Amino acid sequence: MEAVGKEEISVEDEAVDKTIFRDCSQIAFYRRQKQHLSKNTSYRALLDSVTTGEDSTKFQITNEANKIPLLVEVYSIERNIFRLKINEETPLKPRYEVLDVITSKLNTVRLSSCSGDTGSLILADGKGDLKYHISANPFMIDLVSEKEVVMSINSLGQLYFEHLQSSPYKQSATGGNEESASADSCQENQEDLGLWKEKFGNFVDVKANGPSSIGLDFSLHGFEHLYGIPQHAESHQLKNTRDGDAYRLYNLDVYGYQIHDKMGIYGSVPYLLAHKLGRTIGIFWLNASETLVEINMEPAAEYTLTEVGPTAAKQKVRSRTDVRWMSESGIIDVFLLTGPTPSDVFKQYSYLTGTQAMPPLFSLGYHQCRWNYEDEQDVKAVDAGFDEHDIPYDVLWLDIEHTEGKKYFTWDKTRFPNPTQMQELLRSKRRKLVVISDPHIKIDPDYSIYATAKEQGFFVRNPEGGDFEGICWPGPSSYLDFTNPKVRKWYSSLFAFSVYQGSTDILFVWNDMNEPSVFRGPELTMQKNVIHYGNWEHRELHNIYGLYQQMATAEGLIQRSKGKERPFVLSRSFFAGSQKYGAVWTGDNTAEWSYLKISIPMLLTLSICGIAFCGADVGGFIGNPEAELLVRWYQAGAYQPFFRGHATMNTKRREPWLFGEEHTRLIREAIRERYTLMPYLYSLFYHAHVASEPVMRPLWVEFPNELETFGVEDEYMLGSALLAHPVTEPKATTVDVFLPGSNEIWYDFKTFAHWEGGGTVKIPVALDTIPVFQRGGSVIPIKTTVGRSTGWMVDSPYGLRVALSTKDSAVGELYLDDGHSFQYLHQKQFLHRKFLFSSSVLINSCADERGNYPSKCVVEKILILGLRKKPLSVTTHSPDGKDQPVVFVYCDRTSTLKLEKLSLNIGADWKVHIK
Ligand code: NBV
Repeated sequence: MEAVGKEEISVEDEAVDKTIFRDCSQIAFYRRQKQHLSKNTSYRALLDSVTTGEDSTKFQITNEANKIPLLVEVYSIERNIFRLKINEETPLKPRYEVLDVITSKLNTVRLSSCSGDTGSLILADGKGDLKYHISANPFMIDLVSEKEVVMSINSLGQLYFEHLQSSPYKQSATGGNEESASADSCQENQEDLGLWKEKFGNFVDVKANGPSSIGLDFSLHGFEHLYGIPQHAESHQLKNTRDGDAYRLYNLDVYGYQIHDKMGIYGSVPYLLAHKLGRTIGIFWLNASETLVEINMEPAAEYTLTEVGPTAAKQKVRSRTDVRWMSESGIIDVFLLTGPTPSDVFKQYSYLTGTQAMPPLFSLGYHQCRWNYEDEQDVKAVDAGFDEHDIPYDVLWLDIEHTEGKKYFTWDKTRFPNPTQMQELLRSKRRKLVVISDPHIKIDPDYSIYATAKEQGFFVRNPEGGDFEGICWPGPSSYLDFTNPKVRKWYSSLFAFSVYQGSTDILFVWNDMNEPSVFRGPELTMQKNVIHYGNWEHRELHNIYGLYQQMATAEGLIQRSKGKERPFVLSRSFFAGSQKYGAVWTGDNTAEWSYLKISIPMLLTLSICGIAFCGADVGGFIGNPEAELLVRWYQAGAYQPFFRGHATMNTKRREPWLFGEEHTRLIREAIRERYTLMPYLYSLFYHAHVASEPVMRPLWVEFPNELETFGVEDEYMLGSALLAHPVTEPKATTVDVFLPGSNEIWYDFKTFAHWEGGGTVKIPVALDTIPVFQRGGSVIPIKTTVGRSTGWMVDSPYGLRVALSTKDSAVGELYLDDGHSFQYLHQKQFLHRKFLFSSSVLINSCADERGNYPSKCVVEKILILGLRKKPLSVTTHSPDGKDQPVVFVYCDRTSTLKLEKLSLNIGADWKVHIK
């Protein structure tokens, strides 16, 4: 069969057909867990089995119904992290444990046991701040911090563990299950419970290992605000699932996904955060099989204890949120991150899973994508279009049609006869190329990648032993088994310049369809009983498959440069820890206002779950945006971490200059604002990389003590200094912007008008307004001139935007390095500067003495917002003792001071005195 065309798979502008995908009632392990609950069988801890070792404390628990012991292991990990593992003590065969997500050996703290009363055990960490109260019967654990019970585990008795059993069926020669006589009687019931076989439409999932589901409940005391567990096209704040489906974590290719829906889409991070005044916590459920999360909020209530008389008493019951995790298989391995601040939780999570990879500078620029840029002439024309219209951009993208018959690592010789020359053209403008590389490999013995992979046994296998075959873009395809380290090593080697013909060092990579997407498979993915490396069934690791491809790709790009250059890889599918390998995006969204709007909470959720480098297709992938929507989307995207315009194949062309002069101007402005902000943005990514701080932040992260911020999701902070409230409504003439913080002052980034924080202001908006506000007390480094690309702007001058706080002070930072290599890491070739404005003096000093990166760049302009009166004089002072007067302009109306034509080296110590 030839390559699959668009007639094979619907790429029309239709709503998603939800019948392709399962809802909770169609998921057997969910039904089993629900049914079991009604039986109310609880677990009991055997406290006389407790042993305490260097790393962990272990004991057994048993269930009255089956009496089979489970082994509980409790770890206290440095940085106030608690880990709980529950597994079968002697399983029939090993159960899958997720590897390659936890970054390094975790340092544990020995737990000391202070015995509780009989029937309980109290474990304390080294400092004694955190205690774990373990009750024996029924088994439950309270996590106590300074006398406050923060969280209870299994207090609702929902601990659920299906022991591996031998099959009641005889294995047939074909590998299928044939029912034995004894199993016949309960066939109906078994099918309903999906123990050994589960049907969905025409698909039958034959389970060689039988049922292996697990589950556990967590009660979060005093918490009403929960966030996380991406990816869903849903609100940032998690919703009660009481009246509907649970949040599903199952990586799926859902073209034009429905919004406000809890179905699983492309990626999964089984990690949630809960926040209340005074404390933030996290629960990281390390499991890569299909997972469901139920959330039940019990609001605070007041109960009258005695109904009448003077003794009538009222008792306050704290609010509580119960979270129930259920997975199809694996073990219970859960990390509890105890905060107490949002930034502590971010650090705890990245201690486990790693921080955001430091991106190459170009990847923070604007990316121009389309399915497809047809040929070299098209690429040349689009590239020239940006220059003609004076719009900066950094990267041009090629989708699947650039290959020969969807064989990745090849070029369509008619459309792209000279890929190297094409890349040289882009290089001359200091721009880059990104090409797509999907995980399916066309079955074609003449395709060397296929032939080698086949010969080496590098594909995912059928239960019967042969290579799994599925349909995807190239037609019949096999899928590389990226869970195999040998496959990853080989795949990485394919990116070597000598192997990947026509590639150069300005070519970077995009991994798509890696959920994995299989056109005629159940729910458009791989059947769960195919076999991976180590003989693991796909069901065990489905959600981590895509991460492994991105890992191998990133490694390949590093290796082709002999370890010198930073990679850039965009992946559609992801799991916990994907941040270490590059960026992700929100997949096939639609050109509608509602999708623009939901992109904000979707990106906020990814951001707080460690994936700082994330974005949504600007303009909406499916359909044709009207000019106004396109402009508004560019304005939003310019202030989001990953900024790429993209469109599907049957849409009208929509390069930024195709919507008339006025709209071209507006898009140009938005993109140019992005480039102006590049020094700030790059510095934020450095912080994400070294200090685990998200680039795009929900307001509650910056203002954790302000209740009003907890539910805000139509605006966000970019770092700690900028608040953006993109316009997401058509024909808007005003937007209501909530400016947090009663001691804060906020400055409109463009007009310099200012407001006190702690309320909502109505901001008039025209089509050229991007509501962005600088927080008083911050200094933002910018570029004063914009060039064709980030590479073009390396030497261009800087400006500083100083926004004074109510106390007339401000601080900020700049991080700078070569923008592409690892020398910042290995040779400490970087500059990290600190800007401080206080007592009318602006000081540029070194923020990190370890760094050294000579830069010729100068600070050319300084703008000070909120300066109450016109100064008498302004002088610059450099360490060599020279004082120089500076010409300045003061504006009474806006209280701004402008200093221009300065020439202060960005990397030198200097001061500016304002008298
Ligand atoms: O490779 C084609 C597209 C791609 O443009 C898009 O960004 C991905 O999300 N890809 C999906 C496959 C086809 C979708 C119908």
